[in-house]
Amino acid sequence: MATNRTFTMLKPDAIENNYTGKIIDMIIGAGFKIKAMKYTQLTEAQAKEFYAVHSERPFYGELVEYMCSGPIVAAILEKDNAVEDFRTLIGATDPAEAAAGTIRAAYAESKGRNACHGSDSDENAEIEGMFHFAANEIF
Ligand code: DAT
Ligand code: MG
Repeated sequence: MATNRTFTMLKPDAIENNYTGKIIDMIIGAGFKIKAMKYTQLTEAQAKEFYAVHSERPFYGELVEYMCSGPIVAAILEKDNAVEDFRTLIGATDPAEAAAGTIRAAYAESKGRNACHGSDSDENAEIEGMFHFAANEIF
């Protein structure tokens, strides 16, 4: 059964381009409630661990370097069918392929600098949320 939480990070390009507020507004406008939120920067070790599932992919080094290159906003979001609905809201990995009206179509620069992360399963949403937040930081 689908749980009602997902995890997101607004990536360094989104922060650098001053899209933080606009993206959070889209997230709230789409019906997600913020359960936890943090402005932070990943260490290289944290970025490596977070994206360990991609460690064999050719873009892994670039991805890790990019994700710890500047501050991010990490958040746990709640809504019915959260994981799937949030993936729909962010759009395809490559902004050139992202549907109109999605976060990545509006704000992403490229496949690598693509504005926003969204968990791809309930299991990963739980793991990723716990990676960034302690139980007493979730409201
Ligand atoms: P998503 O973020 O849509 O779930 P993913 O899990 O396949 O995409 O990849 C994780 C991130 O890695 C993605 O947001 C951006 C980066 N990435 C993926 N494919 C890439 C590629 N071909 N070149 C550069 N970066 C890539
Ligand atoms: Mg993914």
